[in-house]
Amino acid sequence: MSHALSDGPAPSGALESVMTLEQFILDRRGRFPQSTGAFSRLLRDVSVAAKIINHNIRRAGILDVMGESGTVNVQDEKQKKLDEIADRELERALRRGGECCLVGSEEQADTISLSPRGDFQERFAVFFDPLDGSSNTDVNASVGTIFSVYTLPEGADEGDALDVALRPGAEQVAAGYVAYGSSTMFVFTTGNGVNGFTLDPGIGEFLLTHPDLQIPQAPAMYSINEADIEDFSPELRTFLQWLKTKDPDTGHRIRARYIGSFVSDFHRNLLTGGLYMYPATSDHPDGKLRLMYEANPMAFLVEQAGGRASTGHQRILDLQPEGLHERTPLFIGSAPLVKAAEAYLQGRGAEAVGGA
Ligand code: AFP
Repeated sequence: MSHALSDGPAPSGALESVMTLEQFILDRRGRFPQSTGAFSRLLRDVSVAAKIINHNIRRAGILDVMGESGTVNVQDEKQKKLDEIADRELERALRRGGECCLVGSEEQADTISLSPRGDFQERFAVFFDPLDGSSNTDVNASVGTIFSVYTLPEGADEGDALDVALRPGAEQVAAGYVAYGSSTMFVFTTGNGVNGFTLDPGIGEFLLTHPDLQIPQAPAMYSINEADIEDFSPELRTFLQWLKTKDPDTGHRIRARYIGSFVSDFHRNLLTGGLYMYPATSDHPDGKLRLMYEANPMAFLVEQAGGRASTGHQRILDLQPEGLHERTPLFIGSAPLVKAAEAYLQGRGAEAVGGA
């Protein structure tokens, strides 16, 4: 893995050797002569929105855009001002770009048609969580944007748009996230591996810093909100007990890390190896995370990076969605750990993972 910018801003002379996100997209497009460029333009539009959202997040404390806006979203969650800004900027960028006919957002009750004539000449539907983990913004912790892209079949129109767009995650044509952390990263897949780009604020470009990302199979971290342990199933509690035991060969114990911002927890685990869990609980049998704009896009990414994503009983990407805001339990990360979680949840624990 190359980290071309890890020692600080690249000196201007070094930039010729670093690929921008735009160059990367054009380069990939060049490999498909039949491509119309619409998809490349759609990805560009998302990246432009990401830069605008990043700009607002970086000045949050100064511009007084932190805190709640006084409204609640469809999930009955208090909206942050930054939630609303991120939602608006994504919708605007996609509308302006003209390649997207339909958006579905965590912040909006229903999908919104962006097709000026309602004929859905534009073929892409985009689902997004504009600002995931936004309760972290008040305390200066990292947050993210998640997006998922589908192609609508010919003949779809405004009347049946959502029904047509509610397809299993395996049919996504692209997915990605933006992590607004100590640096800002744009990580995405089009089904041909996962690539990560770091924003160089000096020149305002995302630069390829993490080509062909693969999640380490040896896990370093696990992430779950254990405050809810009383509400977890006995099988999950046994699994957590197993996770905390030392490896008898190395004496190593997997470390726990939980930011409470899915993008940030997922991103760290993607780089270090690990497992993120948001399980079903007795109070919330479907878990908390949303299928269409949280679980599906990250499941697509993690599989492309050699990892695995599951409800504990079923592959996330095979789920047939029933609604825009549907929730799902989620176990996602390094394949061996996700498989171990599945084994415990399905009552095959100790025997499946080798007797722990
Ligand atoms: P917010 O966007 O409301 O902060 O929710 C974030 C989130 O959906 C996800 O990013 C976190 O991993 C998860 O919720 C944290 O939820 P708990 O506080 O229940 O652990």
